[in-house]
Amino acid sequence: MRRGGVRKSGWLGAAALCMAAAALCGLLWRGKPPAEEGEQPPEAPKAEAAWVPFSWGKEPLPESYDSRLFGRAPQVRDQGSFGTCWAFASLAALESSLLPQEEAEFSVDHMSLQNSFNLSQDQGGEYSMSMAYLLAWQGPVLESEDPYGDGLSPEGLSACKHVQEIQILPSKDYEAIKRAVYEKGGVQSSLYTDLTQLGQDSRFYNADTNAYCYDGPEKANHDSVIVGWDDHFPKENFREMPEGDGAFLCMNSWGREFGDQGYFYVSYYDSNIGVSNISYTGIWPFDHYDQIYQTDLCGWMGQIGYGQETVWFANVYQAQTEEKLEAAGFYATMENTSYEIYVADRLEGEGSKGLSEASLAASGQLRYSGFYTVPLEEGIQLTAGERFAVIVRITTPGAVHPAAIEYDGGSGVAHVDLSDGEGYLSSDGQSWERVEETMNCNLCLKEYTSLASEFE
Ligand SMILES: [Ca+2]
Ligand SMILES: [Ca+2]
Repeated sequence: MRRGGVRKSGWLGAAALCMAAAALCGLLWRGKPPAEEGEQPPEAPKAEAAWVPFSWGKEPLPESYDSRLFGRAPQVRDQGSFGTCWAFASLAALESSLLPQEEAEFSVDHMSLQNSFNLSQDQGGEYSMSMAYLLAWQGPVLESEDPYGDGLSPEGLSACKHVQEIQILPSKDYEAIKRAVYEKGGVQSSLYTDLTQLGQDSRFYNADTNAYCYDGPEKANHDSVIVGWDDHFPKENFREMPEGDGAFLCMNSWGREFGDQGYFYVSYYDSNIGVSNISYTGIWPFDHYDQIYQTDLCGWMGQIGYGQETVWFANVYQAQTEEKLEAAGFYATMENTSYEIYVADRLEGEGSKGLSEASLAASGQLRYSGFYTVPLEEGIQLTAGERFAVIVRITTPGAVHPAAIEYDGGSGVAHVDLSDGEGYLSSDGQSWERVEETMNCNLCLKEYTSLASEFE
């Protein structure tokens, strides 16, 4: 039986948080005007690209695909009366990405209660919150450690996986979505639904064929997971006939009584499905790196830059023990971002001193936006107490504010702590400004280390 009558949509309403990024851009534009032609920063030397992100194949995809037939669909679950669809959808997508090799059930309570946001389980959430929680190594934890819906969430649990790469597939790129489902597992996506109760009538949903299509202007208010597709799903199956055939197979979090054992079909012509699409492409064992240095527990909340496609950003940290710096993690805020990663170790003196004498440690290109963890070509030995920095130069075609930041937009939704960071921004890699002081933000740039005992 259901726990409650009314189902919260699970979303925060119009643009409360997630792509507040876009809204913040305008606010945070500052600094120098775009460079005149001929004033571009000098080209840096290129390192060999030894590492690439999870790369998608090229072979043709089938006309239909159903994850359930290949043991790649996780358990259907029931969010009950809480607004937790966003967490169910992220964790189901994550579980699906591990299947069929590894079966896990992750805790929605933990994701929705032990994150860095001030929202109760009744208040909804969205994918940027799940990304922030996972990438900060706040989770995932197992469902058995923190069962759902009991109003409790134990403190002190640690992540059983390290999520290091999340690709955001382009809006309405159905080929990319299908490929991700086929090669990597469920894709978290969102739609608008007016269904609030099981068995409720909706003019967008045909309960006989489990077929949903909404083609109006409402914004998405519900998250689900795309786990398959059928290019020939008949348009006649929908209550209001769309332009053509074809639908995604989606997994819902309304229990097995909904749809076909918890699954339903969403038309290719639905206005929201496939607009925001998250694929968990890098899920590593919890001991893949030992230590994470970060200042952005709330994740990607806004963007900054100098009104040009290229920007330099750096976070300075202090090594806790003897460690080896292994990798850096950051967001590509749009497609086709290229990057160069530099490391400055044994920093002496205050402020940005030493940042401009860093050595190139990795470079490459990222096709989709999202979060990427790039291993350094050679690990850098750190001693306890040493100040060190990773510096990233990114070029994002079409962007005016290419660097992702943690920033308090004033909505009260996020617990933004600016005291945990020492970040620097530069248009040329030479002259730096301290972002906590000049822009009230932290930079989204994580650094990962291994402990000394493991490499000696
Ligand atoms: Ca619990
Ligand atoms: Ca912070």
